[in-house]
Amino acid sequence: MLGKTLNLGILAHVDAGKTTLTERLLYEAGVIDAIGSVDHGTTQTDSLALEQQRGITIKSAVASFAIGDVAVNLIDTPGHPDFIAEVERVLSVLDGAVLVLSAVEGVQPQTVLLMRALTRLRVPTLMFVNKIDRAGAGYDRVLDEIRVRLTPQIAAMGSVREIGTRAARFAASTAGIAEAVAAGDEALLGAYVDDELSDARAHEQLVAQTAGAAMYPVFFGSALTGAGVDAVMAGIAELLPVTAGDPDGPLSGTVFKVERGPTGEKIAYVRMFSGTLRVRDPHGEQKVTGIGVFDSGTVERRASVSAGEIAKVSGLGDVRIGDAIGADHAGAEHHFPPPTLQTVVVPRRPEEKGALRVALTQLAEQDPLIDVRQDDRLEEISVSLYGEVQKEVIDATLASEYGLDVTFEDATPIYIERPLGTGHAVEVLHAESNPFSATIGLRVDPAPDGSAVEFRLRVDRRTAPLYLYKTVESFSEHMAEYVRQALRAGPSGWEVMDCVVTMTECAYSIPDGPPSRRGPRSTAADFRKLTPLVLMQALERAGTVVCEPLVRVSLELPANAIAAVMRELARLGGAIDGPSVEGGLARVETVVPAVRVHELQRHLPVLTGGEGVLESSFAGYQALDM
Ligand SMILES: Nc1nc2c(ncn2[C@@H]2O[C@H](COP(=O)(O)OP(=O)(O)OP(=O)(O)O)[C@@H](O)[C@H]2O)c(=O)[nH]1
Ligand SMILES: [Mg+2]
Repeated sequence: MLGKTLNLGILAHVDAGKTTLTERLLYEAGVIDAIGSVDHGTTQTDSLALEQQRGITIKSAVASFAIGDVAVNLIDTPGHPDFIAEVERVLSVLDGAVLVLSAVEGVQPQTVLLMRALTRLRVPTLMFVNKIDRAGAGYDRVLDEIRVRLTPQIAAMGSVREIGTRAARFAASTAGIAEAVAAGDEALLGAYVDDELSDARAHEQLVAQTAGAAMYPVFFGSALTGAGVDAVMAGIAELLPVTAGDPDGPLSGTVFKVERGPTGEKIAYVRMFSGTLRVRDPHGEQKVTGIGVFDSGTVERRASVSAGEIAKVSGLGDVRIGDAIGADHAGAEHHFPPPTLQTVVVPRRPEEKGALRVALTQLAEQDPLIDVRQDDRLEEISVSLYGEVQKEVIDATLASEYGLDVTFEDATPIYIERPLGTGHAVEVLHAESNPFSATIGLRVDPAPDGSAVEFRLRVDRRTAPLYLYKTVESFSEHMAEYVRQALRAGPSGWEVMDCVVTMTECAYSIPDGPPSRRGPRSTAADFRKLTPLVLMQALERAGTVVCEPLVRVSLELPANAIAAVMRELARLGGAIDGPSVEGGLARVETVVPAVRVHELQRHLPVLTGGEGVLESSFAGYQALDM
């Protein structure tokens, strides 16, 4: 076994070359003898039939290799925005990342989104500017774009010769490093200006700043020809910090992927942060029955998995993505936009409704954002969607894995509700209207758009039921969770967002208390079940407004298609930015309701002679005029 483990994510905009780079790294590390190709469906990490047919990554996949004494678990992620949820779940298990860019396309919309998340989570990250072999590849231009749109804190790790040709090469160089690391540090800057900053000290600084996510080393190369891959590989081992977790510490891990094995059994991918998980260890009602640890291209069966490692764990039938193994750690935070559309799925054979529900529920275990909803009255099953490609993937998966033939009704928006004003409600112990043994007062106030939900506990700590929750902090966390659950459906049935919920009153009953509080000892269930009743009253008093998701659309089209496209955009009701025309290509930006994007996508080929390119990104919510 190797001493050090590095869990490394490969992230990028769709088609930048993540899977091709992964394949190259596995080859250079000696794990595979021949380099597979995305275009022929022969790579290690695009192993699903659908991925091979379409030439895109749909699910995150783990591959492992060694660089010197560092065991690298590489996680190849999808770049298509419809599968952003896959990336989100991987983010929390990474020690480091390689953000891949294309030297031709430069910084793309998804690159910006990913970089924002990596920065927020302070994940040490290297950049790899790929495709230097392609005509139109840039060097200075891409570095400038990175500085302006991603971060100014970069260090170019070398230069490129014969760029834009098949013979393009990357020449590693330390020339730019001293200046880069000195830029943000006065003492270093002094030494640099006086020409006293040695290469060794600059390198040391580079390692430290990269580990602190304060510096982003930039490599160039081509995953296709192999140029620069040795340099970025050395960078991965030298510049990214390996995990330091205590194998004897308290048990703590995260499930970041769930798949089903050949016989339908669930397999959980677990990243361990602390402690050691062993075969036969319990998890809830179940027991771990098998552990496989990634090891240079294969999965090695082991009796245990320890802090820092990633393993495939079987035996946990109820496990879901995002579950904690052992002690809880930082909860699931959302870094990317939510799905904005939902669609009703209808089996072509009506008698297959039950089978469809089971199949979709299983798919949702692997992808919780699919969020299967069942309308019992209408006997409808609907799923949330990011977009058309995800819908096609669900369609194909239902057909191939479950033998189910389905149709999708037209997608409709997933609305949200926001409070219009302030609303306050209280349910008091023993009151006629209160079916539970607890007093809860909650106030709802509107919060700025995009601020999600905040919970504040503003009650005298002596009124908190600490015999149930031990500490005030724990009580507050549990109440916050009850509130979040309750906000999943507001008065109009949509998730309530952008509000502050304040707990203003609290009391519990005890058998030997004063008359006003005498009664059976309140339970956690009393607090959990009373919360939604009080909150709904408060929301009704506040009033809520239903809002629809918006999407910013950027279009690139031949200049002669401008008129037709502008007419279409006007019809869809978007406020239009542009067009700006450069060398026969026009760019137009607009913000339209999410539900309109598909229409635009469908019409675009006709409107632009097949040459239009559409990119879309979530742009917040806007009140419906009703
Ligand atoms: N010329 C050239 N083409 C490349 C290079 N790297 C990847 N490609 C091609 O770019 C396309 C996309 O490559 P992938 O490796 O699938 O990209 P990806 O980032 O994994 O794509 P998704 O996972 O679907 O987001 C394929 O046709 C590759 O052959 C490169 O360095 N040079
Ligand atoms: Mg890929």
